Amino acid sequence: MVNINELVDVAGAVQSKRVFWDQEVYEQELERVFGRCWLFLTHESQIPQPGDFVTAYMGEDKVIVVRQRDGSIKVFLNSCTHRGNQVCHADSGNAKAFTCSYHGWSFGMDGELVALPLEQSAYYNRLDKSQWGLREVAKVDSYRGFVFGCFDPQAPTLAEYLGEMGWYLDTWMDGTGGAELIGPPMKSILRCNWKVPSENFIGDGYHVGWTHAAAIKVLGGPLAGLAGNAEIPFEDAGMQITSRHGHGFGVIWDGVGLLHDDPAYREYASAKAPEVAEKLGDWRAKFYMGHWNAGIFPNCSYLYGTNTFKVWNPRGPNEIEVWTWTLVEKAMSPELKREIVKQAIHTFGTAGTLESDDGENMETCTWSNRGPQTRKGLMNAQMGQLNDTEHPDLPGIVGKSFIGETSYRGFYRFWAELMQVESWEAVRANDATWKEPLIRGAANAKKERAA
Ligand code: UNU
Ligand code: FES
Ligand code: FE
Repeated sequence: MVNINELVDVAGAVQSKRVFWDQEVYEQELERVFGRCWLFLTHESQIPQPGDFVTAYMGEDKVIVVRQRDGSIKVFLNSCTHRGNQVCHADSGNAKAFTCSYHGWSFGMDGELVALPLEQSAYYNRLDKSQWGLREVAKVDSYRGFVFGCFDPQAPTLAEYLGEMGWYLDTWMDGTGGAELIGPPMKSILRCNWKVPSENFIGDGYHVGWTHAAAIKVLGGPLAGLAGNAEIPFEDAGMQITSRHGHGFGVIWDGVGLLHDDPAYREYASAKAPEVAEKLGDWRAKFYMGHWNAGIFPNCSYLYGTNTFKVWNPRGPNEIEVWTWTLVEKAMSPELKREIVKQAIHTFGTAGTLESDDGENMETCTWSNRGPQTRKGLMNAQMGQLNDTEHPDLPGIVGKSFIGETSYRGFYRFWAELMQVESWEAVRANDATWKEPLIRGAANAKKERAA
C-alpha cells in the first residue's frame, strides 16, 4: 500500500511528482478511485431507444451501456463470461443481443446469457445459463440526463456524490431546460497521466494566457488580451470553487462564449439569464453568464462557455484515451448547436488549437518524472491559498480569483482521502471535517505572509 502522506500535503498544498508516474500509485487508483467513484459514461440523449447502446470505459474496465425495454439503463462489463473475449466491438448502435465473436455465446440487452452454440450436443443442456450473464455494474444513475456508473455498492447516491457541485451544475444543466452532449465523442491518445489534464481543467486559469498565448491571439476575441499575460484579469474577474468530493471549477465572470467571440451564443445566453435567475436565483444567473473550466472527480472535465466535455480514460500510468463531446443546451437552435460544435472541434477537438497546446505540456509533465531522482521532487499548488474561505451564499470552499489553485487543492485533498480510506463508510465519517485542512492551510499561508 502506498503511503499517501508522503505524496500529498493537503494543508501545505504540495504533491509529490510520483503521483504522475508510479505504477504502484496507479494500481491503487484503479481500485480506490476508479473502483469507488461515480464515473461519467454518456448522456441519455445518446441512447434514447430500447436496445440503444454505447461502449465506454470505467477506469481501465470496458463497459457496455444499454437502454432497456423499460427505459432504464444497465451497464455491463464488456467481457464474455465464457473465455473473456470482448463481447461488443462497436462504439455505439442498437442491438437485441450481444453475440461474442469467439464461440458465439449470446447475451440479451439485459445481460442474460440467452443462447449459445451446441448447448445440447456439447453441454448436454447442463450449463446453467442463469449463472453466466454479463457482469452488471453495481450502480447506474443519471443526473439531469448525464449518465454515470459506479462499481462500489457502498458508494453514496450520484446526487450525494455530486453533492454541493450539483448546486453549481444545475446552473447550466437545469437553468434553461437542460443540456445535452453532441456525439459521437472524438477519440485520441495522449501519453500523459490522467491527473495532469484533470487538474488542469479543474483549476488552471494560470496557463491560459501563457500556454495558449498564440491560440487566443489567433482567435482574436476579448480574451486575446490575456495572451502572454499582457493584460491580467482584474482581481474580482472570477473565482474558484472546490467541493466535498474533489469536484470544482474556476469561473471568469461574463465569459460565456468569449473565447470564440461568438455573438450568437452570447445573445442566446443573455436572453436566457433572466430565466435562470427566476428559477435558480441571482448567483447562478451570474455563473450562467460566466466561463467555467471545471471537473467532476475523478476524470471528467468540461469548459462551460467554450463547451467542450471530456473524459480522460486512464490506459496505464502514462497514457490516456481522451473522449471529447460538445456540450450544448437543448433549447439552442440547430444552427447555434452546429456553430458551437464547429468551434469546439476547432479549439478542443483532437487536433484543436488549444488541445494541441495543452497536450504537449501534459505529456512532458508526465514523462519528465520517469527519472527516479526527478520523481522525488514536490509540486506546488499554493497559488491564492491565503484567500481560500467559506462563503455565506456559496457551497464548498471559495477562492478569490479565477487565476488560483483552490480547486487543485480540493482535487488532491479528496484524492488523498480516497486513496487512504478502506471504504466509503470511512469517507462519510469525514463529512463534517473535510474543509479543515484547506482552511488551516489558508490560515497558515496568511500567517506566513504577515510574518
Ligand atoms: O485551456 C483552458 N482550460 C481554458 C481556456 C480555460 C479558461 C478559458 C480558456
Ligand atoms: Fe508551471 Fe513550469 S511553470 S509547470
Ligand atoms: Fe488549456
